[in-house]
Amino acid sequence: MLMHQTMRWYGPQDVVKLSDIRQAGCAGVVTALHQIPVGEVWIIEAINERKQLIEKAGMSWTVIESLPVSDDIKRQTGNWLQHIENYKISIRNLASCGLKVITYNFMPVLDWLRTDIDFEMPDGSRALYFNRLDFVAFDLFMLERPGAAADYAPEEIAKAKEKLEKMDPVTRERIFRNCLLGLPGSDDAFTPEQVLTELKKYEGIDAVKLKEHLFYFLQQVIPVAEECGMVMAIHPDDPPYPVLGLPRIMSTEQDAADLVAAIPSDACGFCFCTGSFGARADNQIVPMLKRFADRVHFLHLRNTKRDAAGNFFEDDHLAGDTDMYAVIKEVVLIQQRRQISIPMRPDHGHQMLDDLNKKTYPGYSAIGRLRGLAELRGVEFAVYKSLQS
Ligand code: DNO
Repeated sequence: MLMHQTMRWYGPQDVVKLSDIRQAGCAGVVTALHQIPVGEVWIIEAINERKQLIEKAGMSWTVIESLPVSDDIKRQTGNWLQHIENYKISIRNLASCGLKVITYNFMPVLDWLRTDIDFEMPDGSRALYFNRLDFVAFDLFMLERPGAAADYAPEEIAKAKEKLEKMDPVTRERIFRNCLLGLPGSDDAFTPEQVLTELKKYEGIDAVKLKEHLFYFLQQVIPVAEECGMVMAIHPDDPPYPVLGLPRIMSTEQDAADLVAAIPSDACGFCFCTGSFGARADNQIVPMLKRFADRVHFLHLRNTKRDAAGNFFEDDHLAGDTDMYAVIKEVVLIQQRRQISIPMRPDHGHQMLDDLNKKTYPGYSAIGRLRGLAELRGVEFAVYKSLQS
């Protein structure tokens, strides 16, 4: 059994077309109804409409990414109880349309974060990049988050300041804009005022509390998922550590183990993102994959390259710090043992060739992902064949 190959599609307005995804060799599509405000119910008509579009293009809607969890639920404030009820209805509606896997995350306020979305690689392609000093400069001197200085070492603050002073205004503006980019699927960036207001709402919520809120949410929704044959796959934090003073609770092997212990149901599992977990040197990706194998419901295959200063960039899928051959070998064994085909997508890809002139969602241009998918698929095929002979 080989992985079920998919790509993410942002919906009808995505410049990457369903036909592009099909020609990349995908059997499935990963998408979400980004037009529905977070917290509201996904109605059956809207789900079916999207599903039919995908099926007309010859593929299936394999994974929902994401059915987002509201910040009210994450904080347990405002309309959170209503949002949980709505989430349950959405799960039932998705199940009644034949869908099976829901991805979500529990990152407060912001989803993934990079300081550079056009980092030039030696071959001229563009990658996503997280530069630690640029981020410190953003936090302290552009966003001016109250209390931020307490989160960094004095030497780091001094270095960030020095770097910022030497920076040209265009670069400064670019870093500012990138750090304020909105959630995936929206073109809107946050304003600094919005971010500061949202951050303030998390005052008093530390990692222990946030984890309690995650487990409460799951205790409510997992029985519904189980009842209708759905599985939930949490996406790890990206980057996998606290940012802007916000707690992050799905960053490490211990975080994943805590979830497994708290929610004793295989319907509660992981979107195992090798790129997000892999941005921490203390995460041993292959042993983690092995340990949580029964709960891996979706794979994001991506590679990062870290340095000692805390920077990382998104490398080619087969390069970087994670041994992708070892990951795929483990996936092949898990699939054999579980007798399933796990949905995967090549996560992100470099902007390259004709895509350099197109405006796509950062990380989601067609050709870079096609290259990544082709390489990953090749490795899997070879591993699979070699184990048969
Ligand atoms: C980034 C993505 C994430 C992911 C969400 C899942 O490219 O992997 O934005 O979709 O965190 O909820």
